[in-house]
Amino acid sequence: MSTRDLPADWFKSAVVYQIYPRSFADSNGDGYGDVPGIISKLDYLKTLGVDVIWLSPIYKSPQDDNGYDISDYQDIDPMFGTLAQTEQLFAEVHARGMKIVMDLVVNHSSDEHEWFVESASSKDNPKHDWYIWSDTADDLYAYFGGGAWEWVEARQQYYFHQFTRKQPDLNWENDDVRAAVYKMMNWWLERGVDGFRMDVINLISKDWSKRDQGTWQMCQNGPRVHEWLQEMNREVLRGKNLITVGEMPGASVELARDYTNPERHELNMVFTFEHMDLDGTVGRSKFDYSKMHLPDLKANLNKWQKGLEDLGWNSLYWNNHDQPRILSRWGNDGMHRVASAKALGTVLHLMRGTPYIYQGEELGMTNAYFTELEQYQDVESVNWAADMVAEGRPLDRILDSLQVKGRDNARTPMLWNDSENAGFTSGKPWLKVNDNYTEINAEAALADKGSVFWHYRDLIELRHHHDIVVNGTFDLLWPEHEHIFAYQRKLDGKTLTVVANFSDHTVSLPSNLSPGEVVIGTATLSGDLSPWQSFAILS
Ligand code: TEU
Repeated sequence: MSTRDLPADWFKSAVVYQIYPRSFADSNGDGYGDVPGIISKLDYLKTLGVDVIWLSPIYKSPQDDNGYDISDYQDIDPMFGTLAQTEQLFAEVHARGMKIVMDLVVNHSSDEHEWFVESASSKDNPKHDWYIWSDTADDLYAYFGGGAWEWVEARQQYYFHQFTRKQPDLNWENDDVRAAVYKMMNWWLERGVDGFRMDVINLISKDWSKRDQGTWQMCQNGPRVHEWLQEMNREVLRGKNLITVGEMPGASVELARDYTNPERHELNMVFTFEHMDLDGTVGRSKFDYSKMHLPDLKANLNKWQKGLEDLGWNSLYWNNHDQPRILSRWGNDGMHRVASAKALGTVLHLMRGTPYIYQGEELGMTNAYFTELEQYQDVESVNWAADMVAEGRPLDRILDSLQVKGRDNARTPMLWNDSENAGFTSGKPWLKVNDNYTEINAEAALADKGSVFWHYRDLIELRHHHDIVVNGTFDLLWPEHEHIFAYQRKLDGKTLTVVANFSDHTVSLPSNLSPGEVVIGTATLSGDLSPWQSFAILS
């Protein structure tokens, strides 16, 4: 079924599954996941019950930032397969009644994209203005280390990049750039794609009057971003009932309302970052982490739930390829692994918004706990560690930060079974497989009705079958409680009460709960909750 035949707000009752292709399933033994590998696992995803699959980038890329540096938007990197195999993947996804979302990375391209090669070749070539060039470099910084300006001999000029030096920012002010992006998007839609996840899409419009305030202030939510999203909507998206999500670091509730207000014709939903930053340290690198305080998390999620209640839409996520594993982060990845995975899943999936599951989350996968710097591959971690070594920070402190916050924690290979390399590859995996694969893997989870997998399947079913999960109002219970995360959803005279003990201890319920149908978990109406106990009651 094409998305055109679905109700306009179908994305509200959908659950998205994110695949990080290089770590999902390897069909040819080269140690990297690939498109045929994904095809071989579609029945697994169908069993889980997800509606939409989002693929992190598989386009041609030098892989400086694992594919978020694209050198050809209309071809597939050979490490992942071919365009024909990708079209087959789309068909296989559709044949199973699911949808497919591609990652759209157009704030920047690779420096090896022909657009950039041409732009860098001389000041008077036809694409001379497709990137951001300057005769001088100031002290603007790049997010993954170093400065934001890079010298090009042939032009005798610097180009601007927010991320690595191999990710030059495209010049969205140029009409031809925007037209080329829209054309490329339409080309993918013609091939059957059902929507886009737009990488850092709120960083495309730069406000040079703010350059004194730094790269971040200058680039986030800039003056023309709404205009361009509306233009993209007209040129590409409108009338097709697609699913569109903008990854938006720095978007406030107020901005998110604008980005997702249906009458403004921009995007369906945003990915916000505020809740993910609660264990950081203000003004410092994310690697200088702090402890997350549960009332702060609840207050933040409540603000977003309330702020978008009457208008707009949000995504719900704990994990993606940029974040450490939630169990190791805010759950308990030891003796309460399964219970805490279920508790985290329950509170997330029964809120208002579109839930995203990141590969392996449904198995309760944990952080990698690498013990050597050399085991890390991610450019952000590698660059940060090098800077810290240069500053003289002790190695054990650097490793500790990477174990807690490094992106490679999410990127270790998917755990399929208890055979060598967890069934991910017959070769040498590009990133070390987590040692706990004999216990945590998809085969074991499928065979165990008490597993995290089946709990996630039940949560997805609840969203599909209960309108209250999709459209109910949201009210936090006991906001100041240090250990209990609880809330109520209400719709048409019904109440869904969701309760979870976010601690390793037994905790007393602050007041009695009304009886009703227990739709997930094992309910306690009064008295004590066991560690990480979670449930929902419909009354
Ligand atoms: O991430 C955007 C982003 O804001 C990251 O800088 C994120 O905050 C960081 O990874 C957290 O440490 C997107 C992609 O999801 C990420 O994988 C890319 O590296 C980045 O854009 C550049 O394309």
